[in-house]
Amino acid sequence: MPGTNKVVLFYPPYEGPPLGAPLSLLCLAAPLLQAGFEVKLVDNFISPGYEQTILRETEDALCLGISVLTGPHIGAAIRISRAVKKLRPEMPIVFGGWHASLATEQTLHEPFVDAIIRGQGELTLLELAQRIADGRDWHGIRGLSFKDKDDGGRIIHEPERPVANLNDLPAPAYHLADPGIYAATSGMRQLAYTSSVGCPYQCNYCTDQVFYKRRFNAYHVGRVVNDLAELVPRYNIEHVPFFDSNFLVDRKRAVAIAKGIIESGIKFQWDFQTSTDFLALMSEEDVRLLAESGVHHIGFGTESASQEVLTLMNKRFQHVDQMVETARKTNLAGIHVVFNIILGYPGETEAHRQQTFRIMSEIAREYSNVSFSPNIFTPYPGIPIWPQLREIGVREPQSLSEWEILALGTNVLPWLHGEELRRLRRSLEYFLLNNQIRKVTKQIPWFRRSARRLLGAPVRWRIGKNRYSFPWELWLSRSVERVVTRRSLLTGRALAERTQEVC
Ligand code: B12
Ligand code: SF4
Repeated sequence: MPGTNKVVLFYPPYEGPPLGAPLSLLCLAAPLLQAGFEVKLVDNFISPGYEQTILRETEDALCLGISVLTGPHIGAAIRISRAVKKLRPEMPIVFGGWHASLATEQTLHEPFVDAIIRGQGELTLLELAQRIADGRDWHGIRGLSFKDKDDGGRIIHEPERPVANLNDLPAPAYHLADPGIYAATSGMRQLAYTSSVGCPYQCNYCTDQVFYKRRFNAYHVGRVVNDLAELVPRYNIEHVPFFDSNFLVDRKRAVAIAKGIIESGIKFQWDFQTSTDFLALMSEEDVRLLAESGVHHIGFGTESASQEVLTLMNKRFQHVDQMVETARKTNLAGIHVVFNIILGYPGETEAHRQQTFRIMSEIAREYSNVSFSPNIFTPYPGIPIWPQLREIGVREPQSLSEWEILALGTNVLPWLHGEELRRLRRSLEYFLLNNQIRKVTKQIPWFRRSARRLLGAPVRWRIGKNRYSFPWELWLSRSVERVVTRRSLLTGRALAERTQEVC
């Protein structure tokens, strides 16, 4: 709508506790605000009746932008887009984020999507908003895919926009969202932060390489320390989850950030995700420095303890001895870690799985700071292994809405069904129970402590013999405690059963 300068940005609801304001929208808002646009952020925390808010706010808006990840985000994105299109058919609806970027053509076929911004969105959205405001056409905007209204809605994919150096982009517009709103649900004042994007590796089930081209692109140390020294006291922040793809790619930088935080005197907890090969290379002293600066949790995409499966995943860079070394060093430093596990990867056999459970159990027995988050392999859009998956009969979702119901563990993998799937689920439950009952501490009530002691020997026997019929230990344990089956890789906190995990 020429004549107005408002952009409405929507982050659909997701399952699980909030991790602070949606960083994607804060990043997108910053250059728009600098250029004089008005930005209205909407999510289910800022606006509990978000449907009504969007319908109202789009009345005088230039466009509506929606961030979309694969999974539950999609349902709300579809509902809102349909309602807005019905009311304001002329107003452009722009999708962005990982799902839209990885399944662009399919998503753009939906009648309610006018354009998709692929990859990093800051500069592309700014350029698009300027064109809409000026009433100009959208040709030539790098990173944009759109329906050309002047050509019967033909889909045009403009060339890619090179990934911008993070240091050249404006700081996220943190002032747009009060951390207190999210703290009411999560119980903690949090501020999401990204100090780098990109990971140099190419795991076959991950799309980081598609988005960031394997280039580690990071803020300078001084910028990270100054940002945190300013933002943490300003918003009274207790916890900063770092959203970097692989934080320890540059270990010197990571240690310098930790030192800078310690020297600044600010106190808060922070955590990040990385790979064990990098942490294993750090000295015990440097890992202790991380802890001293406030790191209380680290998430690792360990995925399997079978070297053969790791090779299938194109994770040759990672070895079991690095997992052990990581557990040892973080345990010494007092940092809690979560090892993510992917089960049912194509080519993984029951013997590989048993090996993973055995080795991971040994690590956790030795180092009590280790917890696990196991997931059944879920093929997300754009992952490099799709051509092989298609060959072995995996059906690719055929529409945007089909990707919504792609929930973890419920996805039917042609090679994992019937008795094998049942055995996988059962052995997984025993693996988790075994790790949980080992943690017999004085903090838990006596009856649970006694139950854990009683269950130890039979549970270990079953795992050793790979026998899972008549699972009385599971029934008993469930009656006295909740076995944690899933943890957030980002924060280490237990997640509800239906909540999914992130890499
Ligand atoms: C934090 C995070 C989450 C949080 C986000 C909540 C929050 N408060 O921010 C939560 C917990 C919801 C989450 C959930 C999931 N996540 Co997640 N998550 C991440 C993580 C670690 C950081 C994302 C982030 O905020 N980055 C910082 C911001 C600035 O970058 P950004 O989000 O990419 O946004 C930029 C662009 O994408 C684009 N953009 C984004 N939105 C929009 C909107 C518009 C209109 C435009 C124009 C542009 C645009 O512009 C932004 C600025 O450049 C990434 C990994 C990573 N390295 O990015 C994985 C990642 C995005 N998640 C992933 C996955 C697999 C999931 C889950 C599907 C996992 C699961 N099995 O359940 C769920 C899906 C949840 C759902 N659909 O409801 C995958 C992507 C898969 C996919 N196809 O969508 C990633 C890449 C991890 C990976 N390497 O595989 N996740
Ligand atoms: S899974 Fe982790 S280590 Fe592998 S490419 Fe993705 S971000 Fe990098």
